[in-house]
Amino acid sequence: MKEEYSDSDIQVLEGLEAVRKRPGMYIGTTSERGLHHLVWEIVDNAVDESLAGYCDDIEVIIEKNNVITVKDDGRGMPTGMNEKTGLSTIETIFTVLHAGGKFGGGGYKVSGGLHGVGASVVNALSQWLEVRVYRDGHVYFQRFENGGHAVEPLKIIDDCDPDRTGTTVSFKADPTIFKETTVYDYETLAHRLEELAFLNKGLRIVLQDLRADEKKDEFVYSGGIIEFVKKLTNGKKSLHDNVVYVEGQEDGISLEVAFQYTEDYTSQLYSFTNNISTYEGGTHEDGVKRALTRIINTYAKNNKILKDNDEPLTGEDVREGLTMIISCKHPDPQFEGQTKTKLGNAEVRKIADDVFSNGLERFLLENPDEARLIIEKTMTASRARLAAKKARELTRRKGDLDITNFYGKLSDCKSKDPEECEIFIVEGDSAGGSAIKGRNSMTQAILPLRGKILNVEKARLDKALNNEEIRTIITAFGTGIGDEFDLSKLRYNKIIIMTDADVDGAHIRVLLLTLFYRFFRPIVEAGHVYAAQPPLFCIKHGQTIKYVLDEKERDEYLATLKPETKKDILRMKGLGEMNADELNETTMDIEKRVLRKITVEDTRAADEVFSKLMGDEVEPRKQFIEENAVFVQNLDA
Ligand code: TTJ
Repeated sequence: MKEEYSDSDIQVLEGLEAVRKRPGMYIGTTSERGLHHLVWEIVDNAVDESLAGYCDDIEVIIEKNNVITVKDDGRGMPTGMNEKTGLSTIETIFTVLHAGGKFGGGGYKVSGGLHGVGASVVNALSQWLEVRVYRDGHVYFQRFENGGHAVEPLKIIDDCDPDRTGTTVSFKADPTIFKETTVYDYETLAHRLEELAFLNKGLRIVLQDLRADEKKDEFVYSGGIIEFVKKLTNGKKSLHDNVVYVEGQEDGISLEVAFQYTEDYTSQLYSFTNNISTYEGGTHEDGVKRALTRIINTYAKNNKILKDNDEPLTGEDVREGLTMIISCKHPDPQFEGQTKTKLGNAEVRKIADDVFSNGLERFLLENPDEARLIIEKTMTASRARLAAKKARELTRRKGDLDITNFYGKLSDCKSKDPEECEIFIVEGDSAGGSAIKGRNSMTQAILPLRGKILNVEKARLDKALNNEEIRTIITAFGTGIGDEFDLSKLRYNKIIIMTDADVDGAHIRVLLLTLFYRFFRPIVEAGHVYAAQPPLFCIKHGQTIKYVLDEKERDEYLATLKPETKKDILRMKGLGEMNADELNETTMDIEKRVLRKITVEDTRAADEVFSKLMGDEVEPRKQFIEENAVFVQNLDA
């Protein structure tokens, strides 16, 4: 027992007192967030031991009275003395500020958190804290009270199996510091612990809640960040089955990247350094992003998908629909930025670029099918971006979208309530005329198309946006396109494509679907697009005329007639063959018509047909034409 305080004791207590006076300086805040920060400071020590390769099991227990216990199966903290302080290494770590793993001589290669300096901060802000170390067949123990005061020096309290090693720390946050709350939130802890398990493949982390309603979760991911990406893309439509994974190291700095593209338009990119989230990005993120843009552009050019005159794909283009995790492990990370969550080490930029570009290049070469899907997705993003730019320029140019010209083409409905409004896009002026006469002018708008509309797959965007038909459609829908697209501005609840039931009609339908797929996909996804189903046959017998949808309906109807009345059946050639009343009766009247809802699958199928027919790849086009010779004969795109 010591009789009086030594100089070092006084220094120690002054240090811990400083933490209690200004806890914000050390843990940010004393709110609920600061409270949870205590757990991370302790858990980080155990994760560091796992990063060093000596621990694969961590348990976090929320005890009944909101005491936190963290256990690991590492080597156990060193139990010897520290020469500088004259205290045991353990007491030093828990009572001297800035005495972390390095102080203790552990010499970790990489470290998370505050390099393990957090233990003394947690101790200073706790009502009490206990540490148990299992090592060399002994259980070492020390208890601290009232903000970090050692009750007595480190001592052996028990023996244990000599094979058992590890460290267990329990602490109770001081309610006089954490005035808002000392109650832990299970989900907050679970979320971060799962993240740590993703970032450290193979590390098993168990979270247990022993309070009122007991809970337990076990996080262990042998696939690491691959499984992290899978979790983030779960429930979305992915563009390729397998998550792409790239790893490598240079100069003691390691980098792991996992990514997957989905059909989404947004991207989710999360980066970490030494398990710490780098919200503000930094050099690791820069290097990977730069490599992604460059390699995809090169691949697209080399494979003649991107032409010499085409605008290069931008970073935004290649990240559309991308979910990516970047994890960097660095022996001496420099955190910068507003919230110290931006990696500053300049050398990492090139290392990240090298490692990722090598891996990505290899993936693209080895997986041409996936590569094509990804390149096509980025090309679409690029087109949409350019279209939006063009559209903005067009709408800015005064009088460009001449309103009289516009309303001259569109016969709008009287109602302005999108809920009840529908627009018929009709093939041909004559059918358009009948539709205008036969419609319910309150809720039904008619837009006649003159001939075939432009193939937006093939035409350059400026051409597409200068195309009158397409501009009329854009203006009529009201949503805008590209990054200015706003579904809530859609002026019609139903967009109905009304074309003849023949090859030309089918072709126009494909052109429109391609336009929708490229410019207005959310409209299709939200189920606003329909195809009208005009009758295929007209059966006249005596004075009666009957229109039927298809062969099946025709035969069923014919079966009800006497044989002698079956006078020639007419196969309908076009909508124009019907007068306004007939068109209304058969195809437009809400009560009697049949509509087919167009799904994204339909538009995608149309898109594929198009890519095959109009795209630049010769083989699939030849094959498609051979397989569909009859159909194609009538196409004249
Ligand atoms: C240091 O170098 C020698 C071998 O042990 C190293 C060490 O300190 N390992 C270690 C510390 N494992 N686990 C910890 C630890 C665990 C918890 C839960 C809390 C703290 C403060 C440290």
